Amino acid sequence: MAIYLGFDSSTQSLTATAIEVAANARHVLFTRTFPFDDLLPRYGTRYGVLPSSAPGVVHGPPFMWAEALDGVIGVLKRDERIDWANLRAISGSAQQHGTVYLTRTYEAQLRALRPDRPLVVQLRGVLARPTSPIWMDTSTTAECDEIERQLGGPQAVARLTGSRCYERFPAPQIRKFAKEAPDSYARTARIHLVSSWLASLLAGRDAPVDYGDGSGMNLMSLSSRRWSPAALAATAAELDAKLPDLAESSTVIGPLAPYWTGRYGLPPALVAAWSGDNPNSLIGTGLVSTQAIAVSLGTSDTVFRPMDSPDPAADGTGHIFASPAGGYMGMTVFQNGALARERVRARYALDWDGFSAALRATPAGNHGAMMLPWFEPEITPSVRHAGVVTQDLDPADAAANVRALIEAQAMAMARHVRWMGSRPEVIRATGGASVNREILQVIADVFGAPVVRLEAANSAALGAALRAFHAAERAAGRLLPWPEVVDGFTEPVADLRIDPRTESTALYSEHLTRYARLEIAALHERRD
Ligand code: XUL
Repeated sequence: MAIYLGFDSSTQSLTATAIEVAANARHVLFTRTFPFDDLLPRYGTRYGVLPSSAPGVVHGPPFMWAEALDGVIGVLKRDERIDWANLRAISGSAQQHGTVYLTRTYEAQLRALRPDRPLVVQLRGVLARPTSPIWMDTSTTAECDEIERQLGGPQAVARLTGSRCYERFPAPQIRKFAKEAPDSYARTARIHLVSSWLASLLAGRDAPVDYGDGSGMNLMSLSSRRWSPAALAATAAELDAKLPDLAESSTVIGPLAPYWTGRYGLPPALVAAWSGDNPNSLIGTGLVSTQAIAVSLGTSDTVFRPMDSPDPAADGTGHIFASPAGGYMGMTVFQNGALARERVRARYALDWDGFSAALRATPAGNHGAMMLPWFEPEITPSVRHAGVVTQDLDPADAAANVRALIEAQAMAMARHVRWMGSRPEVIRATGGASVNREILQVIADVFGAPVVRLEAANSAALGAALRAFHAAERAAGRLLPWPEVVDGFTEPVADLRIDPRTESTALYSEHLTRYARLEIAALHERRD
């Protein structure tokens, strides 16, 4: 049976998912996750992120992502249960928006990689900037304002690139780097996304940025799918020459570089373009033809769905990306996802069973007690300075605080995804916290729609493996329809469907109005 491998280089870990596909059988062979902090402690990250004292600055180490890929491929290859001779294609997913700054020797060094020495040892001198700003960085408000002013305001930027200017996006990040470190910017010959950086390493050559992840940069014209000359000019000088090509997500970049075949004895499998974690998750949750909506409960919580036309929200909420399956996807991101759940759980010394028990022990609506869980700066709504807000919530009441958090997360989702279209018929849940029934019940009740859970532990890595399959078939002259590609991999868990409870849904429609009022008042007070 043919094997297709998908990676997901997320904020906190590297995951690998392999699928096997034959004419009449298909299944997931394995999914394995390697947290960066445990795998490579010498980089000094916490939850995959470098410590920083500068306000709003959040960076990650590009060599850690590279070394993790090298190490994990080595571990997978040693697994004797897998017949790697059948590996046909590899693709990947990465945290979106992070940028990697490379010198002009980078391409030659990639082509010269030798199998007898570890990868990163041979990459010395390729970084024009030692660390990469990632999606949690909020330090570029001034640059966002400057870019939006030059391009005619936030709505104009959203119509052009799919999103108004967001602090974590590459355009303001690149602008800030060019302003603050002009010499290093001048030394930068290539700027990659995390996804195209890792794809370049596998292919041993400069990889393109795919349209999906390219839409998360404030630099690509969503309609022409080319770098927008106006956006480039508003960002930094001579940027055009520093950006890689743009390409369809199903582009095959080439075979695995000799480094990987020589070092690990892998076959020269095809390397397909990598994409961002959210475009990959769209495929991995099977949202290729249905009008369902997906809720991904990960480091960040994201809500996304396919969209036929690229109509941005009037108030600038959310993003429109090119979908790897063609057409578009709409998405809204919440930074206070897993981190906020982790904080509340730790504060009340609860394990996950205790967290669930707290949800079971408290009623929908939480007797009116509410929380705005801005433990970290928030993306949606835009909150630049962290600070949790509560209303009628007793800090000593652990159960009420757990419920206030989960209800707030679900209500923020319901409130800030309306721009994408009508109420969904069904919600597909994925990500770490989706194993928690009680959390899914709150989401079902707030949206007034059933929630189903997907089998895949990591929908981004599965999406990458499925894209590898699709790209390899396409390269062989067979253009498989997407429903056929995902068939057998993205069906919901059979006996897990959580229906909304009519009474709770009615209650939440009122609660949501109060929540919206609290949110608006808090934003007004903070002038965020
Ligand atoms: C998407 C976003 C996050 C990261 C996390 O816009 O910022 O979901 O992709 O990996």
